[in-house]
Amino acid sequence: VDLAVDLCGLRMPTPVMTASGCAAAGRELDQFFDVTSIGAVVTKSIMRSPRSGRPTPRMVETPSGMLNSIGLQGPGIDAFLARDLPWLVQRGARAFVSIAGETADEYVELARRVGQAPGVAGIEVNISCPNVENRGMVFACDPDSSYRVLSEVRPHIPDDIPVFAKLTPDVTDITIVAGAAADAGADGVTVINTLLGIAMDPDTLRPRLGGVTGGLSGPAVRPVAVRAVWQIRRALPDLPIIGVGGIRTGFDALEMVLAGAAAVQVGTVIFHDPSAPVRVADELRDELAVRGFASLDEVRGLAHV
Ligand code: RRO
Repeated sequence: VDLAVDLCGLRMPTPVMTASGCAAAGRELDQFFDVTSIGAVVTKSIMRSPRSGRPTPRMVETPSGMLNSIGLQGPGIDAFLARDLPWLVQRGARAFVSIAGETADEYVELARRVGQAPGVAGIEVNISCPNVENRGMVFACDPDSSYRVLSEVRPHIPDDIPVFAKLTPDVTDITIVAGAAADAGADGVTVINTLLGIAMDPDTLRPRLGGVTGGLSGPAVRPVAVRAVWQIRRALPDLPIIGVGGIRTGFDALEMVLAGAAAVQVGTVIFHDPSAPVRVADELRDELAVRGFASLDEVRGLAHV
């Protein structure tokens, strides 16, 4: 079974990528597996300036999934371009760079600088981080704001670099937001970011996260993610979709592909099983083989037929 995929011109040996936020810029992952062997490494969303993030604790496990309120902690674009991205590119990995801004102008500046950096395989425009002080900053909650950010960003990125908009499931109709991003020039969408939640501490009887709210990830959100992929595939059959949310196994990945995903990302499971991106691809190959399929093209969107 051949797992190779062409994602908007980007040739990947497997459809399995890392999800943004789980592996910084990939260096830590390289001790667990060869980062050049997976589809792509998606880097932690980078902002213009260094940021310390939200109050601790900011990652908790609940019986229903993981909650994080990292709050866009990171080194800022200068250090990222000087140190982190060059490592990933020189290593030979396909580097998918996630960018996040507080204003459309910030996204434009980040897009321009990342678009000029050598070796960038793709850009994910994260307009859906739930851990910001002002919900108005979650551009993906509103189709017009999504359109604005993507339409301003797209002209500053070379045409041969695919641009994906990362969307939130916290909307009434995600297909409207996906359509706005596509109309604005996004080559595809990545769905889903984490789902906003709160968990209480049984001792303090107060929220467990220092920042109160956090993004829910892991298996609990997988059906939400599959639903988002399904709906977007229905509404916009030609728009490339990256499916992400709670994937732990090869069958979980197959489920996303059946719903219409061209590629998938694994996130939370990496914290328990750092080489999961390789294992999930191996298991996906087996899932296809036992069912008599020879390629992903035969199963992408099959559940709609
Ligand atoms: O940094 C974060 O807190 C974070 C981001 Br940018 C995001 O997009 N999704 C998430 O769950 N956490």
